[in-house]
Amino acid sequence: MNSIDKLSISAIKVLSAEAIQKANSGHPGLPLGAAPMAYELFAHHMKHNPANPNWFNRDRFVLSAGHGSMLLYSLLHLFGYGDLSIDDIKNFRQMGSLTPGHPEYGHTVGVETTTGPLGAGFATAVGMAAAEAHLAAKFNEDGYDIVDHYTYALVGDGCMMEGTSYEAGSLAGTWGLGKFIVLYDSNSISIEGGTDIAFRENVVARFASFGFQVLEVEDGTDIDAIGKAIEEAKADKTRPSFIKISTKIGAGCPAKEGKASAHGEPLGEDNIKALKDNLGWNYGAFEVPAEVYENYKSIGSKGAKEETEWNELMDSYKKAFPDKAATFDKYLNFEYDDAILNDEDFWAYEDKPQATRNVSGNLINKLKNIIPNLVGGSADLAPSTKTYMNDEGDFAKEDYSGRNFHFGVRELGMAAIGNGLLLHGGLKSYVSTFFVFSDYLKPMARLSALMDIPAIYVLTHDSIGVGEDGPTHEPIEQLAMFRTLPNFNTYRPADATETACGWYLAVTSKNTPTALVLSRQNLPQLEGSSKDALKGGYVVYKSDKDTIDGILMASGSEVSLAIDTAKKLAEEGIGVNVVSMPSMEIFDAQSDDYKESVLPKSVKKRVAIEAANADVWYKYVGLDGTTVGMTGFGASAPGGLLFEKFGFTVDNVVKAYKGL
Ligand SMILES: Cc1ncc(C[n+]2csc(CCOP(=O)(O)OP(=O)(O)O)c2C)c(N)n1
Ligand SMILES: [Mg+2]
Repeated sequence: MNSIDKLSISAIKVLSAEAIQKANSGHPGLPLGAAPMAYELFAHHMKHNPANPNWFNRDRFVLSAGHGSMLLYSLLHLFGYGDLSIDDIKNFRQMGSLTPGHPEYGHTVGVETTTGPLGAGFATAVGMAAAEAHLAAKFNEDGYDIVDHYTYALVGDGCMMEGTSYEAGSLAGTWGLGKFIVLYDSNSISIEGGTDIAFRENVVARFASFGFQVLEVEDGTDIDAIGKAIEEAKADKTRPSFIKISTKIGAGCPAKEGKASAHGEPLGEDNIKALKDNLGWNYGAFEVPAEVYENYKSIGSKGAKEETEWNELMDSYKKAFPDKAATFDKYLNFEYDDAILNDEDFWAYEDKPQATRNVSGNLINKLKNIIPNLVGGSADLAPSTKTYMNDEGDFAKEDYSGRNFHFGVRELGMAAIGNGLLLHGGLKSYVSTFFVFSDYLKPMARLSALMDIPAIYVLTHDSIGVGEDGPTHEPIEQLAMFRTLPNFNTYRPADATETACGWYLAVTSKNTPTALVLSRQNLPQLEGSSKDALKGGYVVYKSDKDTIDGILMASGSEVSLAIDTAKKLAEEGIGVNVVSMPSMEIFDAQSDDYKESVLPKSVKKRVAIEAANADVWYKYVGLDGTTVGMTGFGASAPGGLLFEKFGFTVDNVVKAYKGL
């Protein structure tokens, strides 16, 4: 190792340790142990241009072990990413700083995805690598590899313990994602101590069995050996690569090296001094010598040159393949809003009772023509969730151009990969499973929301209407779960028109993910449904009376029940409107005037009906109103019978209304 490399690695270590010390909080162990591998990768192997962090053809880097955030911030600062200054490093973990506790996408320049929940970054990176493979298959021509980059994930023991490392790793191997490369910071330490207290498997053998090329570096400080392994990983284009790099947590800090206490607490002033002495680092706090910045700058300028070359390649590609170049541009920049709104066929439907999952299936097969870069799939349930795009092929090792993804029975990995497909850029993705199994993907939906990315979750079999499969398959609390997730739109349509509205909102959303919650069973087409459903809630049935007595409100399959009940009440001279509320979040975002027109404050008699835990509805029915919902689990019986047994009948709703 030459002296400038050594000094540049020391800079990462010291900056990380000092920032954590100043914040009096953070995780120094990983930055100290993994600084050599991260430096070697960023300095000598990765294609990136610090002057343009969003360059499309850059290599992607994901720090899956997000607790080691200071490692990444140090690198980004030293390379001169954006304006991440030394003051930002000093403000690590402080209110409003660009250097939050864990890396946050959209917040700090150069952060490709939010990490912190262990394993999430790894699985999301698989999605990025899949996006690269798909786009390369679609657009590259002989001599014109316009999409051509690697995706790197730096993972720790914790990421490898998490189940999603199995889910997404198995898929990466199955798909043969040759440009996906994992650097495993193997220090055999996690929070509670040595990893052998809970983790004795052979991780390398596991990844070999997934179909990865596996490589091992015995000494995590030997950057030549690390570099050689990375080059071997890059050379194998048919298999993803897994490099186990043995490191010492807290390396370089004599009192902390190899100890679990290095993981998650500041080293302490004395230990920082010892670290600096040990490294031969003779500079003040947060002081970085000019030659180190120079080194990083000169490495970065190579990246700028690579981007210039790529821009030239793009120019000649545009001349040689103008049609493809135009499509590529569409993939990157197309806005679909008007195209969908004005597409009569998109809004047309067969006027007969249909399950909203079936309507959705038809809509997906219309959208695939309007949105050329729509890709998606299901966790082995496409025939049931109706998410297959006909005639668009399957994404597979043999052909990456297919638009249908088969995720196998891996909901969490699927959702992370869905996020990765989106985060990469150039694609619009959806993922799908039964609504009840959204529990298995929720952590990634949470990250979609936190990252402000418009991921789409197609979740079918939305209630006790599932019927015979019984309570294990009947969602109860999932609507409440998603409705309490910030920056997330839950959309449960009542018929074909509302389903089209839901899909329109989902694919045109810019910063908010959407769950489309769809029925297994047929639902009637409602006379009163309309594009007003784009507002989240609207009056779907109006009483004849000028002054109404009450309001019934519902979503999805219960809207028709609400309408039938309103008609029954009308026979007795009671005038109630019915509000269809496919999306509370979207309704809540409407103007006060609009909301008052739908739910006039003067009308106190209100009943909400939903075949789920209905507590969330109290914000609309108030203290004077009531709900007809599920208070326990469902049961195994024909769906129609279950609706009766659990009180979703005209008689019972009439009773609830009259009880007010
Ligand atoms: C899903 C999830 N569970 C738990 C945690 C809390 N946590 C943060 S780091 C960590 C241990 C990680 O060990 P390792 O990856 O080996 O990191 P190292 O200690 O080597 O830095 C845990 C349990 C988390 N961030 N995410
Ligand atoms: Mg560890």
